[in-house]
Amino acid sequence: MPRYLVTSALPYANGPIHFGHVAGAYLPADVYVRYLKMAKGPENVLYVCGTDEHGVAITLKAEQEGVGYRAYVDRWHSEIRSLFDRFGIEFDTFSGTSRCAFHADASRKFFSVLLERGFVFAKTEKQWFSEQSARFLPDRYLQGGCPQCGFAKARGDECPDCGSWIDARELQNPVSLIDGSSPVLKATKHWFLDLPKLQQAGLDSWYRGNDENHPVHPWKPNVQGHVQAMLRDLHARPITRDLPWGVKLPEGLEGAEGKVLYVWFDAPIGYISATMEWAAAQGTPDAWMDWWQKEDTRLVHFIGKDNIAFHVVVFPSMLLGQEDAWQGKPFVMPWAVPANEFYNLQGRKFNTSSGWYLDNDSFFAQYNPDAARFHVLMSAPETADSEFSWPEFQVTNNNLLADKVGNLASRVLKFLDKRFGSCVPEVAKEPTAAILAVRGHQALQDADAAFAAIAGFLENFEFRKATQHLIAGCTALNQFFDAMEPWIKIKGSQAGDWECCVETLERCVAYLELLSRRIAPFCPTTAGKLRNMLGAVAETHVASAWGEENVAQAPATLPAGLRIGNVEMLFLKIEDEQISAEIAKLEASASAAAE
Ligand code: B3M
Ligand code: ZN
Repeated sequence: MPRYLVTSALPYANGPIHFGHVAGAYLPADVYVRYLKMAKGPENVLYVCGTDEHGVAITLKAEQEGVGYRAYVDRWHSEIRSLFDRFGIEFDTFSGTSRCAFHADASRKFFSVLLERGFVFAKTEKQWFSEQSARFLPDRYLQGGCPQCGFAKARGDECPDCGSWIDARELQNPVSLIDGSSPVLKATKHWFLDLPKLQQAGLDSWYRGNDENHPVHPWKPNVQGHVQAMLRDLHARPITRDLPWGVKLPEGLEGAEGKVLYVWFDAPIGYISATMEWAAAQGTPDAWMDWWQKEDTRLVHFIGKDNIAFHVVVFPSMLLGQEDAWQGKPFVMPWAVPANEFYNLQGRKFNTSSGWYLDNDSFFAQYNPDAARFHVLMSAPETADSEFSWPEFQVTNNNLLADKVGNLASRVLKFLDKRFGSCVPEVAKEPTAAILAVRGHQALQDADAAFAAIAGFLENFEFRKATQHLIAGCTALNQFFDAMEPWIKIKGSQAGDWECCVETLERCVAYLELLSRRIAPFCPTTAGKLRNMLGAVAETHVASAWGEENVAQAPATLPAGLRIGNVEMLFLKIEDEQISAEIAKLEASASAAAE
């Protein structure tokens, strides 16, 4: 049985995260992990994340706000955690690159090994320097014209307009963002990751799926599109910066004073150092190696499309360049990188400063987090950019979750409550043809097929299809209940009616128990509520186990007499007025910000 090491991109501790981030890299991972823990056993799955707490974007903003770096990243670290809590996203460990006690040493070791083995080299070259502030100006401290497209407000590292990576020295008419001065070029020593050399040393072969020891799941088309172009023209990249905050270079290295590792070099090592921290906290400090160095580990990185290059080219290169330097064993390589496209809000990008965002406090005070999870998954940006739209959220909540899922549970269980004293009735021991027809009804077979397909979609990172099949299963069960008309059959006008009614109810309750496990990765709170409603029926299966039912097959007959619990509403409807008020509020916040 392979073990699954799942990561989500480490969010920058540099501002709020929003539904767009959640839809791209966190919620799909949480659902995948919840499913895997049920299907493969929790001991075979580890979900690692934390905040990315270094880099010029952070130092620049902290300086502009006049806050110390430590206090600044601490504040965002807790803010970010609280949004994950609200969404019910549960990590096995959530650390941070400046708070994890293992991080700096692990990052320096990565660097030193690459240097020793000739995959990192030093070079002295000119960089922009502010004479006014007496300091070098790394990438984002600069603004100027994009050498590719001419966009006037390009940053020193990349152009927000055309997306190209920029060599800061080619920026046209650069200006220092900290003091407004025009910088001068001054010589300084930096270290470079020799990507072309690592490409030859194994990156290419791994990426193409030719490395037997490090198999890969088929790449998504968006990953292929991005990476193939990059691999045709790979260059060495600088991995050090002149900054006062970050992971300091190893001691004794000439010319290293005042320099730190580039944030994109140390950040992915955060996945490893967080695992080391987790292992130490468990009292088994070496256990991190079971995850990072055992051949059958499947390392899965959930990210947004803007992080593809770093997870499919840069980090894998860093991993393979470690060779046997860590206890004589190589690191695992990524097995899958399910990168998502962008998730927008009603036709525009999420953007807090331009007022185009969802207020998390107000959202979660009014709406069911499980409905938010389900809707975001149904509209996830898997193959193209997609968006959160208020009217569509209402449709998911009302027409799918309330009408199909919640209503199925309440109509079946209320009927059982009223007509059968809340207990599962005894089905006929020797079924007649009429009863066999109930049991073999096409709608039940449709439900079997739909529920059985969910696992395959989840394992293939197709979350939209997984949610669609969950709903399809519920639709089929509602059709079954409608077609059987147990409320008429119970009056027993014809021979065998009562038995058919009993059979219908027993089947529906058994399927509700199956549903409570199938829905658990998507809507964990709802799954728990449904199991409470099922009372003793829920005890027929372990809640935490997916079960063997990945082949389309009907759940086993329930023993008679099991008593259900109290019936409640799983999903409340959202009124039209609430939706129009939300849209008006969004427009108002955007206009206020524009002024
Ligand atoms: N912090 C970028 C981002 O949040 C970066 C990801 C690091 S993953 C190692 O988009
Ligand atoms: Zn540009």
